[in-house]
Amino acid sequence: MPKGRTTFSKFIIEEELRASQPDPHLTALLNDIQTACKFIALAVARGGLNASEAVATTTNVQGEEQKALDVIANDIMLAQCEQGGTLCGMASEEMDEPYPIQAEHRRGRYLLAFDPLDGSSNLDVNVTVGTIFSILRAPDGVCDPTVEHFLQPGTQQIAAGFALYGPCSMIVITLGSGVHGFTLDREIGAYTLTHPSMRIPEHTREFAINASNERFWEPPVRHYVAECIQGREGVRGEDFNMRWVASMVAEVFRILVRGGLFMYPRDTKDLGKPGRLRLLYEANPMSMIVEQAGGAATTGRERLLDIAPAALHQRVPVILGSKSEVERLIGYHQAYDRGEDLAFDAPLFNARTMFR
Ligand code: AFP
Repeated sequence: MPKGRTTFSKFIIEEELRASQPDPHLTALLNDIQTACKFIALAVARGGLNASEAVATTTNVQGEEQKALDVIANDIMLAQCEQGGTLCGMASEEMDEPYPIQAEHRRGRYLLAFDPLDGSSNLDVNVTVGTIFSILRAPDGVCDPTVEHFLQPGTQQIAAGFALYGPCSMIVITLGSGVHGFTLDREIGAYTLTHPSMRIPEHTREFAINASNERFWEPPVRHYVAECIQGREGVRGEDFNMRWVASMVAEVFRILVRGGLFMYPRDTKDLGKPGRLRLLYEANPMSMIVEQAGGAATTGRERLLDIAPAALHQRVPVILGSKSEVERLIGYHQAYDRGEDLAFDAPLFNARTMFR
């Protein structure tokens, strides 16, 4: 490792020393999270050598397929993070209710919400997956948090981040002063700072969406995507590229590196779900990171970080990435909601306006 390169452990200590209100408990919690991510990286890297762990065995509280590795990653996060006396409770995609810190452990002032293995439907095809986490402060005097103590808007997050288990293992975090990426150096067993102060490029010609849902999208999204597909023959005047990894952690990291727009918008596929992604432990942490890197994150109609959560596993529409593209889509939603029609000729989707 080049001598001057900072490790994750050193970085979080330096951040604590720089903080206006230093808190060693936050540093200790971030250290526990990095340790958990190392263990999860190890478990995921076994791949087909532990084939049974990549097979769906149960369904989680969301009614979605749950792989053994989903449960293993969840258990690793619980075990690594509950012992340090920094938390009074945890919430996870894989658990219906908040997890109470076991009686034998001291309790701290933070709440941790996480998706232990985002993108796990990709495990059996060896595509990058990750862990997404969000750190909140428990209300003063709360030692036994209930659901409502987690229901804080994303602007209340103290820190947020995600791990990537891909060609290399990484952690990307924000403590509210920029976004920094660390790559796991297996020779020394440390995440080392490789992507300091990440900024999302303002200009992009790349978008990510699951195009198989096109018929379920709202007109503003169909309009935006049709314009991108029209490319230089349409109003955008440039050709676009499309990506869909079906692993949010991979999409967001790509956007941090080279810009782009990620969309999992509201659709009519399941009217009971306003979106697929969960607010507390997917949309909020990723929105904090994207905004801290100079991007924007919205439902199409409101800033994601401003939403007052109504439920622990609440789902929301997510549009995030390069600010100019997010703002364009917000404009289309506003026009649509005002009843304005933006006609467009979309060869792929046939000529139509937003309303027919
Ligand atoms: P899984 O964790 O069940 O694989 O879901 C991943 C995810 O929540 C997010 O990471 C992806 O962007 C999105 O779902 C992919 O959804 P589709 O499978 O509908 O494309």
